Amino acid sequence: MDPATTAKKIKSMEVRGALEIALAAAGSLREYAQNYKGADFLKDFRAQAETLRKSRPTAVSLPNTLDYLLYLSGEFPQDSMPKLIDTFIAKQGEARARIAEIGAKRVRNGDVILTHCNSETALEVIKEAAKTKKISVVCTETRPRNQGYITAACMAKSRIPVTLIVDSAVRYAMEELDISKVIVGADVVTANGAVGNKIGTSQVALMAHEANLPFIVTCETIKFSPQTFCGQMIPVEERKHSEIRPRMKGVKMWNPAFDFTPPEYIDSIITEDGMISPHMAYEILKDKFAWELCADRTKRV
Ligand code: RI2
Repeated sequence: MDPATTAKKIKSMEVRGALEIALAAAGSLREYAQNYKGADFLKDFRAQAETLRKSRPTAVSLPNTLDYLLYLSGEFPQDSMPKLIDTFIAKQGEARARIAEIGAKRVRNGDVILTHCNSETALEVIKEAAKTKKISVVCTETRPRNQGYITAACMAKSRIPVTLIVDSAVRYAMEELDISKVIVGADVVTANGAVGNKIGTSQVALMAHEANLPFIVTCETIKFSPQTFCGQMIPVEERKHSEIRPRMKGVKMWNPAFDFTPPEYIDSIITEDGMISPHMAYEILKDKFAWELCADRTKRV
């Protein structure tokens, strides 16, 4: 799929999920590099990347991927780009598999796991754990787009016992359904260890904290934000009010798609490099994004 069509599908959420949108963007740039016959590859490749960058603002896996591919395009010739992008995509798949392996060890036999929204990474952990342990899952609907239905269907397909609840039943479910831990995904981790994820995640984390339940985040390191180290704020996507309900006379509607969970409420973040405390986010940034920290994008390529 070409970058412009991919950008449209990301915007409409036909392609969604923090890692998925980054991989779809990378795949489309791979195709673009492979088929490019124009005169100025660097300029045109950058323009395509910028179209993709504008598609969704919050999940930092997307700009991190684009910045990395732009960096590669400045260092290596056009004909080596498809192979380099293939390597990048394969590495992300390996990262997710490694997170599943590490995360599954944190799941005990008999666990009742609450999850919010639909995170492929969190679900991989749960599916890996279910291979050897008897567990069940409680998932929220995740209003307004109800991505929890995708989670519920995925669990049922994997033959993992699953219960769907409305978002406002979370605290009561923690007691009544004997929830033993929370596992969610992430769209972004900031330099101070806060985790941006689907709207409602911070409420779930606050309740887990109050109920003394571990709140575990599963997150590839491509979702850590180097720009936040330099003070940049993460733009939070605001979606159409019509996702909430049709307009009501005299009523304003506000529909932010993400919120931020402070590190105090997070037990651990499971990355492909291991399970870390959220306070170690800076170490990940230093290790993985040395080429990116405070870099001036216009000078790099
Ligand atoms: P994976 C999703 O965003 C959810 O917030 C989910 O937790 C996060 O991306 C991570 O997803 P959206 O695209 O990368 O539904 O773990 O807005 O699949």
